[in-house]
Amino acid sequence: CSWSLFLGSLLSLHGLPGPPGPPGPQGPPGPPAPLLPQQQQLIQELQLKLRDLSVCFQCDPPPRVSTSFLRRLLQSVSVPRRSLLELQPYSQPSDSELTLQRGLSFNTSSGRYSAPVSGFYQLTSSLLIESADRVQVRLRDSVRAAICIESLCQSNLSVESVMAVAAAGGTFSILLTGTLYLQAGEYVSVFVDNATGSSISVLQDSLFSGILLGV
Ligand SMILES: *[C@@H]1O[C@H](CO)[C@@H](O)[C@H](O)[C@H]1NC(C)=O
Ligand SMILES: *[C@@H]1O[C@H](CO)[C@@H](O)[C@H](O)[C@H]1NC(C)=O
Ligand SMILES: CC(=O)N[C@H]1CO[C@H](CO)[C@@H](O)[C@@H]1O
Repeated sequence: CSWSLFLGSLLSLHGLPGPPGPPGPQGPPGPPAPLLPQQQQLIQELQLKLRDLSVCFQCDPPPRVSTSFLRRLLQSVSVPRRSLLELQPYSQPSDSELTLQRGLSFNTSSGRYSAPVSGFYQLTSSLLIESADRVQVRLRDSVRAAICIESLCQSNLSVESVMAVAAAGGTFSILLTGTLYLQAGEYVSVFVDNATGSSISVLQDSLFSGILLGV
């Protein structure tokens, strides 16, 4: 009797259980799992490597092997009949070009690049050439261009190219590219030869560039 009374009072207090409620919001993330000893070691190594990298980003001065230059002819240069001409002057590099260049070995007025260190240099010159009176150009006429060491286009090794004028027309380009070994202090410059017998012009923005490949 006392039990049924007790049950009856419980039922009247709580009533029948209702339907299950909607799912609650997601709880906060739990604490991270403890790192394994190998993982801790990896992270320490990575942090050390990152520190080394940030030290290298601040390397100053930059490594000497990044020596290079790139210059453009300042104005058109007229090459008279029967003359061998050293191209000059070149323009000062723009700020964006300057970021590609290391070292101050290029003399813009003489057009000569002096090797800061001995080594193999990849040298390139792209010349835009205009023949003044193309009508008089004969078939055997040609323009010779060369990158020479110490202005010695005959005795020293050089990068050389010959272009037949008549075949190419009034305005044409000559591309010189090759590798030369330069002793420290030796200079290289671009020469254009006179073999056409009529005057020619090397146009502004013709380009002379080089990069140290290795010592
Ligand atoms: C650059 O070349 C010019 C002309 O050859 C010369 O007068 C001048 O002294 C040279 N400048 C340097 C810094 O060598
Ligand atoms: C260039 O010629 C000069 C004089 O003939 C010589 O002393 C020098 O060693 C030569 N340089 C090269 C790279 O051949
Ligand atoms: C091919 C040619 O005629 N070359 C000449 C160019 O001019 C120089 C300097 O006047 C001469 O020495 C070359 O013989």
